[in-house]
Amino acid sequence: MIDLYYWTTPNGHKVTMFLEEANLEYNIKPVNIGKGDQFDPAFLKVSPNNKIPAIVDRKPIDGGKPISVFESGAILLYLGEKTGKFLPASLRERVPVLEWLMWQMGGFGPMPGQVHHFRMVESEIDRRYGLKRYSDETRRLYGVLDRRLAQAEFVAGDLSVADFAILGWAWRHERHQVSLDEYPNVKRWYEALFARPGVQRGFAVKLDDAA
Ligand SMILES: N[C@@H](CCC(=O)N[C@@H](CS)C(=O)NCC(=O)O)C(=O)O
Repeated sequence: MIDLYYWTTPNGHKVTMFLEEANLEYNIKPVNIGKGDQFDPAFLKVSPNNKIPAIVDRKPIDGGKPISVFESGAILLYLGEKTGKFLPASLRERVPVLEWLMWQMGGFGPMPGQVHHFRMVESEIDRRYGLKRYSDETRRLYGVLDRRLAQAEFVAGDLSVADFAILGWAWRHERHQVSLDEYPNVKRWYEALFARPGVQRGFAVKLDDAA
């Protein structure tokens, strides 16, 4: 059994997508980041950066004591290693998965996240500057992804943790003011992934008091 420290956000859904697609049993531990639960000392022991998601695997494959993991990219790699799913065993095939996973973690998440932030800034001068800077970069990243998906069905070979990581953020495209009509290859990939029952279940995980 895996404990998942979770809230209904892009980074949270990356992990529920994997867990549902791989049919793993898990137990949700809600962390209401709107109310400050992420600063609870008990949660900080699992996630010292005070962010969701995090997991505690109570039955690691080595049979030893529970393993806890924070950072969504590290969690996806851990689950891929544990299950042998959505992460190729061969190094040659794994390299593009690592590349696109790191691309997401370093850019396609932090940049649209800044768009979400600057949309809410009251000062018009600050808002305009931030929106221009981060919207331009977000659109550049969508262009990179669109060119990649023009050549490939999924971002890195077969369906992988890299697709889950990127989809978690593409799911918020309206919030970062991007129309998928401008990126037809991303749109095709997005619709194909959302047609999968496991992905749908991953996004359907709801919490009573979450928006
Ligand atoms: N790099 C981290 C980012 C996680 C992250 O930003 N989590 C947000 C929700 S999507 C959060 O917990 N925010 C609470 C806070 O910053 O206090 C990851 O990928 O796991």
